[in-house]
Amino acid sequence: MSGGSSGSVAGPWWVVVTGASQGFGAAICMGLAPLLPRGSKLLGVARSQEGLTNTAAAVNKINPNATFISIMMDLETATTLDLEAALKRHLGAGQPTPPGQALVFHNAGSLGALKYLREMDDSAHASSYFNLNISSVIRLNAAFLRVTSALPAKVAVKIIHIISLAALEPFKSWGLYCTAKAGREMLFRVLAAENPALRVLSYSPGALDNDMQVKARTETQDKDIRDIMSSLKAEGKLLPCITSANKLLHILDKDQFKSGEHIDYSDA
Ligand SMILES: NC(=O)c1ccc[n+]([C@@H]2O[C@H](COP(=O)([O-])OP(=O)(O)OC[C@H]3O[C@@H](n4cnc5c(N)ncnc54)[C@H](OP(=O)(O)O)[C@@H]3O)[C@@H](O)[C@H]2O)c1
Ligand SMILES: *[C@@H]1O[C@H](CO)[C@@H](O)[C@H](O)[C@H]1NC(C)=O
Ligand SMILES: CC(=O)N[C@H]1CO[C@H](CO)[C@@H](O)[C@@H]1O
Repeated sequence: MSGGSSGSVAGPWWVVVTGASQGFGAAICMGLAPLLPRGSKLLGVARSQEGLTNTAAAVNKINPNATFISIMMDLETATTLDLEAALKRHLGAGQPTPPGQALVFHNAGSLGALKYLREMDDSAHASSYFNLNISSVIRLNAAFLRVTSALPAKVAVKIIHIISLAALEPFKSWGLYCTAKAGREMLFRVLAAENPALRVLSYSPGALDNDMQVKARTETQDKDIRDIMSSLKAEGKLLPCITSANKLLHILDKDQFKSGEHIDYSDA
């Protein structure tokens, strides 16, 4: 991701990664670390201070020239103004030297209740799930675009959304997760249509060997889906997070995707 094909200019990078405390988000940070020019800032957002501290240590070890900044924040409750203030404070917006490129990775996510729609009687959970998982993305995009709108036009601004096969395929007893991912896919397509100068990508990382998969294979109500998830693990078909994160970074570096497009790990 050294530039060139991606149309970026020289200079440090501004990067925001949500859900950087563990799993795929931590892997994105580690994959990015060796690519970051001197003076770059990597903002990791999550609720767990301990997880963020671990990611910070890993990034610093790989590349001491870049600064990892832990932002302990709950995306459910953070307002656009909270997010904008944090970005301005930590990215040094307004300084005379603009970044070479500015990236945000919308990676934070949760499965929500894994039960059949016919049994979904906790309406508070359903409405908070959609409200939080969709509107938190709208708020962070608004904040990020306000902060980057002052940058010179030549600075590449990239917005990456971590999506799932579940946005395209119905997984029995995963109604909330599938629906939120499908809705978010359209949200990022609209964002791309509204802002032709942005590079927007929805990346589906594949089935990953991490905590979310443990929940998927133990707490899913539907037996068929639970069995599929369990056999992925048993047959060694789950991907290490860093393998998929590096593929994503390669896709970004090649910069050949259509803005707003959905690309799966197995496509590229
Ligand atoms: N695992 C898979 O097989 C798989 C497959 C396809 C897509 N994905 C997608 O990949 C992305 C990353 O998931 P993962 O597998 O790495 O899951 P994970 O290990 O459960 O990590 C989720 C991350 O999101 C953060 N997060 C959750 N709610 C948050 C909130 N309210 N505020 C701030 N941060 C929050 C968590 O941090 P804190 O708990 O510290 O806040 C954590 O860092 C998700 O969007 C997921 O849908 C995963
Ligand atoms: C850190 O910066 C120095 C000087 O610019 C450079 O020689 C070195 O390779 C950089 N280290 C990493 C890990 O990028
Ligand atoms: C990233 C994010 O906001 N995830 C939230 C989705 O909604 C559930 C609650 O309904 C939260 O627990 C997650 O943190």
